[in-house]
Amino acid sequence: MDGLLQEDLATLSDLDEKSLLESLSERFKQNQIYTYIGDILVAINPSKYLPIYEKEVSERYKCHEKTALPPHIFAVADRAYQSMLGRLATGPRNQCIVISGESCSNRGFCGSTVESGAGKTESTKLLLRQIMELSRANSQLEQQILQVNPLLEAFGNAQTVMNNNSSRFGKYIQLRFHNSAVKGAKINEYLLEKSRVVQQDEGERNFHIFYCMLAGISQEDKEIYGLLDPTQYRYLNGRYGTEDMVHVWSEKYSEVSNAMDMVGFEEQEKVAEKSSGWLKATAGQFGVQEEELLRSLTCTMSMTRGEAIRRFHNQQQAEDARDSIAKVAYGRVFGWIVSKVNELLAPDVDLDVQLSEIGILDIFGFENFTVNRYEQICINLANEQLQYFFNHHIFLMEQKEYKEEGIEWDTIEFKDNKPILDLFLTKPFGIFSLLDEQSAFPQATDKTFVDKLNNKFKSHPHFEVVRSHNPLFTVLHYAGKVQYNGSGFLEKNRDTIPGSIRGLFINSVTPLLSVLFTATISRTGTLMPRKAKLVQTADDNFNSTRKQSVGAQFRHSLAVLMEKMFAANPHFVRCIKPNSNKQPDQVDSNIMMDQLRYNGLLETIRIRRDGFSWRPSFKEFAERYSILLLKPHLPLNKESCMSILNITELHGWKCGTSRLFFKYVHEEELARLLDRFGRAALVLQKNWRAVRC
Ligand code: AOV
Ligand code: MG
Repeated sequence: MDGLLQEDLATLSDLDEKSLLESLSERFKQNQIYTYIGDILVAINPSKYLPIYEKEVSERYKCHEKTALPPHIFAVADRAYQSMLGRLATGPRNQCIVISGESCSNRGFCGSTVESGAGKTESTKLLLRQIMELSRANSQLEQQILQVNPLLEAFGNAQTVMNNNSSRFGKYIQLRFHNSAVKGAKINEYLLEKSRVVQQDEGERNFHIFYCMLAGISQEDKEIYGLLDPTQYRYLNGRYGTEDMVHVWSEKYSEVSNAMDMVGFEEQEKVAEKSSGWLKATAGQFGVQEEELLRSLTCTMSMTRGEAIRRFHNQQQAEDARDSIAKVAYGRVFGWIVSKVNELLAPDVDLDVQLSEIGILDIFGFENFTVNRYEQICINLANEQLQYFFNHHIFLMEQKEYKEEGIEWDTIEFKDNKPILDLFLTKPFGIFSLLDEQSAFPQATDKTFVDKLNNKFKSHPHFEVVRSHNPLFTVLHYAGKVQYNGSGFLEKNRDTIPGSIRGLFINSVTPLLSVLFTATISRTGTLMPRKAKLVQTADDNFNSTRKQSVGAQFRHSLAVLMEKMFAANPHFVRCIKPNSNKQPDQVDSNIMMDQLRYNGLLETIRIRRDGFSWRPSFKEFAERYSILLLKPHLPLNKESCMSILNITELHGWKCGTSRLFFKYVHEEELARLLDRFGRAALVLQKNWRAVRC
């Protein structure tokens, strides 16, 4: 077939779904896992080691011409880095790399079993590594930044049925540069799946760190911390692992300890004394009184007509209190780790210095399990948001500009997921607003919430009512139909910390815990002590903390993220998994086709082939390329642009009313031309500017 091994699918003249699938599959069989669609990188997970990330490969992709080397994730790193330095085209200096792809689902949309991650997190690590290489960071900072990933993965990733190292939180890593050198980094984390601490579905595990700790910690420390045999823990489902797994975890534990040292965490004094018995050991670890811990597990206090009433928990309530303590403590510790990393990696530069940024987004991919809960609806909302960001950049903005600027164009239809986003986010009647409304209403239940949804959205094209005694409902996402089980939605959305538990921790003598419960996370991502409130008050015992719902916080952080990304120059990596069982060298056509379809890859190829992805204004273009004419004082208008373009021999560009329209290849051709003029020309340009000013 013509162009079967084409490195850039946007150069193919004739392409349909079938030939797209064949092209990608054929390349994959030859271990060519990367393919371009213009400036977008498609990456297919090989699920095996490939010798394509070695030092010499990394060297070759530094400051290279895109067409000179095969498609590669390192090329994306290079492009983002060169764009940040302003060496490629015009546009914002801040860059963001958006990595998307299905996470995993054990019920693929074609009804098959899909089990593996698409490769987002691995891509993120490769990008980070290559950008560090490019920026020739000072070695200590570079090492610190590179160690952040293993550290966060230990606490935030877990084995799931689909991916042995599944990300159970989302992250946006911002690398900050001054000129070409990295000066620091900042992590934003999104929605850690705290419920995993206390419960895991069949075939899944708790967060890696628990297994690593139990495998790697010394016998002496085990005794000090009162740690039991791993099979004794309900939170590990009584399951541990085989000898070789224990060996791997033990090694991982040393790695994580080293990463913590390297990033700059300092050893805390051990406050715990040798302790036995679960209550004593737990109270010792939390730095709280045994009786207080027991009280918060076994009863609640409430005020009725000025009198304190103690009500004892039944077994279920006591178990819920135990789980609340575990979830809240783990969530806070994770937040603390991230804020500490941010503190340690904050750029040590003058505030007046303008820093540029490369952000890398690696979130949990789209999920569709047998039972989909509150976590899945949040994760899938984030993926809808990302798909919208992609559509907006690739289809909406571009085609809108053709219209406005009078460029002749046959509109390319794409699946716009805005109606689905609206279904979730519209105020006051989107799914999340209704959830917040019900969460604030004490008599509401998960069932009344789903009844409200059914009532409101029964004829919405992206919603389906499920006839069942259980609180079920279905959403038709861009990536397929997902049935949600509303049980637990209200409680998880409220995420209230019972007052007694908050009070318990505020009075903890373990500095980490008391600080966590008296501090807030500042806008810069570091922990700020709240107004000193180290003494437990009556209110702490009686009232639950009122705060924004989890959904509202998540929507807010997504909105902030989107704002940041919309203001940056985006680079897209679309990860695809080729089969359902983490197998190398295996392509399941149905699974691949599903992903190609809902990612809109065929439409993307069309718009990259026929469209104009780079659209500088006359002013931007003339300012940057006037140097090619060697004429000072060129006015920054259309005529100057035409004179410049006349000497370039570029073909296929178009001229609008206020801007020029270029194919993605033109950007590189012009960069090459500029290069030829070399340093001398740049010096000249500087002088001209000086003369102009
Ligand atoms: P994900 O991030 O997309 O899933 P991962 O990046 O964790 O997926 O990849 C899953 C597994 O696939 C990894 O643990 C590797 O074993 C393998 N893999 C991925 N990319 C490569 C590569 N380039 N070379 C070799 N092996 C690879 V999720 O976080 O579950 O949404 O939630
Ligand atoms: Mg991941």
